[in-house]
Amino acid sequence: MQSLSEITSILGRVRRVLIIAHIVPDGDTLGSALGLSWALRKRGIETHLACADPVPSDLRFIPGWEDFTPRRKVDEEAILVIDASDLERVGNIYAADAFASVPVINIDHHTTNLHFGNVNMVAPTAATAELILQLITYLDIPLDATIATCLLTGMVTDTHCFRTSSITAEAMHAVARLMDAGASLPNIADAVFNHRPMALLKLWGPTFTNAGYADGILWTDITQDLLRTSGADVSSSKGLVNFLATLDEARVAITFRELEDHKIEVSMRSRPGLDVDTIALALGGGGHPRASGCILSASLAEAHVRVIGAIREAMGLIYAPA
Ligand SMILES: [Mn+2]
Repeated sequence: MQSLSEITSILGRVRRVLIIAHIVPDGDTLGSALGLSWALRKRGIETHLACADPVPSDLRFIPGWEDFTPRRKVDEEAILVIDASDLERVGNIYAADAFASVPVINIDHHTTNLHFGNVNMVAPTAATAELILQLITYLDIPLDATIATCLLTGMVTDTHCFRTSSITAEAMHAVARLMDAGASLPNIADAVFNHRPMALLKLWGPTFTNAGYADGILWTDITQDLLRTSGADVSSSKGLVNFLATLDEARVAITFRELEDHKIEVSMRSRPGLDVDTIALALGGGGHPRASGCILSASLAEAHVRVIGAIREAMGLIYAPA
């Protein structure tokens, strides 16, 4: 990959870099950013980690998670954007002048990536963490247990513990290397999948009862009201769409999560034969063929019409309001 030598040459002449994880951060963006940060520090490069949103409580086991701040540091000499398909995903860390004055390195595995960087290391791997491992290997920085734990967390979370269609033999070789370097797969899998707050029952219950279904499309809403009354935090809503997508009748599962300020976060999961990444891209979002999302400025009712309408169109159905 040509981007590897270009990134190496940039990193060879900088002392301070900004590494950015995307908004509504997941284990891949956080683990990839941290794994890279720990590795670059071994090279004597000062790293500053930024994420516009807080680290979710269930991911506060990744080594170094406390280092993320919701602000840019002003003196960086390069900016690395991790696991983000477009600059919207940078959130309010984005600043036009800063991004125009230093090299921007875009490292991502989403099929919808817009190649917004001066250098773009973009390939459809199972996780961005796999690309970070390639980069660290190319830079000849030795792995250690801390770096390996960060990167394996990215791989475990983005693949739901190696169950997605994105998994390849190459990805599993990467996993073996990370385990050889000291990362514990059982500990990471336990931390990610076996700890859910009780409040999740109060959050998920009504979303099951109120779910809508028509023609293979299954959807439900996570309202602000429900988040408040259930006492659940945002991370409790994360596994919901994946669960809905396992129901036999669902060709597509969608969750509509109400954010503050008249915005709706849409998450989509589909079965083979229907790609949701192009639908998400058309709605201003992005992702992977089977797992994508977007944020719409809309009411819940408007978001239903736009998203379900686009999916029905992609399925060759004519939209009739539910
Ligand atoms: Mn990812």
